[in-house]
This record gives sequence, structure tokens and C-alpha cells, in this order.
Amino acid sequence: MDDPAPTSTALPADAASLASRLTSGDRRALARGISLVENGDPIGHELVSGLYPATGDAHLLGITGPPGVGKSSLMGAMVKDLRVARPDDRIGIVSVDPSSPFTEGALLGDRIRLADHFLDRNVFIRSMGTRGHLGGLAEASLQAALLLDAWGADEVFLETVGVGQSEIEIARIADTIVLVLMPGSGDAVQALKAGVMEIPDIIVINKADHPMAKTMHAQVRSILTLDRREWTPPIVETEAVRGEGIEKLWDKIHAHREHMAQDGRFEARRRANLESEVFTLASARALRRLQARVEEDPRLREALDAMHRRELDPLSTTMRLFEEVFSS
Ligand SMILES: Nc1nc2c(ncn2[C@@H]2O[C@H](COP(=O)(O)OP(=O)(O)OP(=O)(O)O)[C@@H](O)[C@H]2O)c(=O)[nH]1
Ligand SMILES: [Mg+2]
Repeated sequence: MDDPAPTSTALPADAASLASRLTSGDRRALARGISLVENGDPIGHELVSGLYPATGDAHLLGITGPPGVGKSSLMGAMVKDLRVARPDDRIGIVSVDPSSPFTEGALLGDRIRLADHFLDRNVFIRSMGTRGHLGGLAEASLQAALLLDAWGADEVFLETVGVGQSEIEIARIADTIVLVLMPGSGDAVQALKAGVMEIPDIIVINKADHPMAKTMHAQVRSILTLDRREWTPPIVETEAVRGEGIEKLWDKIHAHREHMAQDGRFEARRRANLESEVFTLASARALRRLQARVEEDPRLREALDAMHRRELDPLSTTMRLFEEVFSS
């Protein structure tokens, strides 16, 4: 799907000229930039670092939830409304699926669900699976969001599939997090209840045409009564395929933005998000470095083997690896 990544001869590969094309709204430069950051290319990093001071204006909207609940359909309907309400706005969509290498089928599915928007010059859509992200998916999606911001996107949608820890990590950079559920997403409701999943800003119950929608709504509402934060997440019922409830969802998103605009909440959240992002990226990098070193250095391998022989306990093994890999 998406805008095809231009071939290497089509655009100059140096960061400076890519940056100036990208900020002037060139979609091909944007596509190229995202491919570079996905591949962990140093030029991609140079590009982002040069553009970073000019970012921060885009609204980041995280759309997260279990597989198949209708996240893409919902974004399609939301974008449709937004294109009418604010025709000059630019919109970026990054779909991240940490569990999938992105099969042709999945791409085809999104092509259908976001079909109205693929030819729209003001909408840029990109999907990311697990394949080929040398720097990790969280890193690639953050960088892609920054590039979209620099390109001039007013609204950036970040779709992440799943309700596990890593998906929530990716969604954490968002200014507003929308959790999408559908009747029958029992696991997600359990996770909310158990406090495994942080309470999102807005909860959508999509597929409201389903007979169990009201039951689901009541279940979620009862969980939220236990939540004592100053912002109580509204629950919105939608029917994405028919565009039902989308206007109400936008109203709630705007209400959340207004709430965040007060008392320095927005700045505080962005600070917290960015700092937590840095720790996430740092941990991912540290892990990769550890794993790579263990593979190439027989002495580190030996420490693990000693653990298996019960000569070295797991914590001592960990400390030995740490010392070897990070203390130099
Ligand atoms: N009945 C009904 N079906 C819906 C609704 N919204 C979406 N669907 C259908 O649900 C299926 C999944 O929709 P997607 O939008 O791809 O869901 P998703 O959450 O993006 O899926 P993944 O990205 O694969 O996790 C599709 O067949 C949609 O047509 C709805 O409101 N009602
Ligand atoms: Mg999807």
C-alpha cells in the first residue's frame, strides 16, 4: 500500500535536500524519508535531527485496540469527516502492527478501508510491520510521526494493533489515546479491569450494530467508575463502516484537547511522553546491543553456559553481561 518508496536515483539522498523538499510538502521526499528511518539508515536519522526543531505542531492521535475491532475503518471515517470540516489540513496515518510482517492481505485490507483517501494529496498513509526495522518499531514509528509533522501534517493518526505492553509503548507518544473495542473484546476489558492496560483518554465501542454492544458499554463503564483521575474517559459508540458516531467521537477528542490545554497539562504530558519514549528507545537499543554482543563474543556466551551448568546464578550472569557490554 502507501506511496511507493522512490528508487534511490529518483531523489537526492542527502539529508539537507531531502529536508527542504519535505518541508515544502513534497510527498515523495516524505516517503523516502520514512523508508530511510525504517531501514535505520544514518541519513534518515540526520534528516529527523535536522527537522526536529521545526516539529511539535501536529496533533498526535493514537488509535489502539485488539485486532479487527475496526481501527482502520474508524480512521477512514474520521479522515472523511476531517477532510470536510478542515479541507486544507494535512493528515498523516501510520499503521503499526507489531505482530505482523505485513502480508499482502493486510495491506490489501487497509487499501479497501482507507480507499477514499489513497489518492488524496493531503493524506499520507504508511503501514509498518515487524519486517526490516533495524532500529525497532517504536523508533521507526516515532521518527515517521516526526517526519509527518515536519511535512506539515496537522493531524497524525498512529494506529497500533494489540493491547500488550509494546503496543501501548508505541501509542504513548500520542497526545490523545483512543482505545477501540468491539463487543466481544473480552481480553482487552479484562486487561483494563486488572489495570494491566493504562486507562486511555477515550474509549470507542465500535460495531455498535452488534447485539452485545450495550452490554459491552455497561461493562466498560463499570470499570471506569473505579478510575479516579481528573479526566474520566468518555465512552463513544460508533459504527465505523456506516460513519455513525464519528462526529461525537471528534467532539470528545476536542473536549480532551481543551482539557489538556488548561493548567499546562499538555506541555506536561508531552514532556512525560517524550522522556518515556527516550527510555523505551534506549531499552530497545540496549537489548539489541546485548544480544548482538552475546552472539559474537564467546566469553559472554560462556557466562550464559555457566548459568545453565548452575555455576553462575541468573542475576550474576546479568551483571557480568552488563559489565562487559556497557562499562567500556
Ligand atoms: N458490523 C460492523 N463491522 C465493522 C464495523 N467497523 C468495521 N467493521 C468490519 O470489521 C473488520 C475489521 O475492520 P478493520 O478496520 O480492518 O479493523 P482493524 O482494527 O483496523 O484491524 P487490524 O488493523 O487488522 O487489527 C472489517 O471487515 C470491517 O468492515 C462496524 O461498525 N460494524
Ligand atoms: Mg487496521
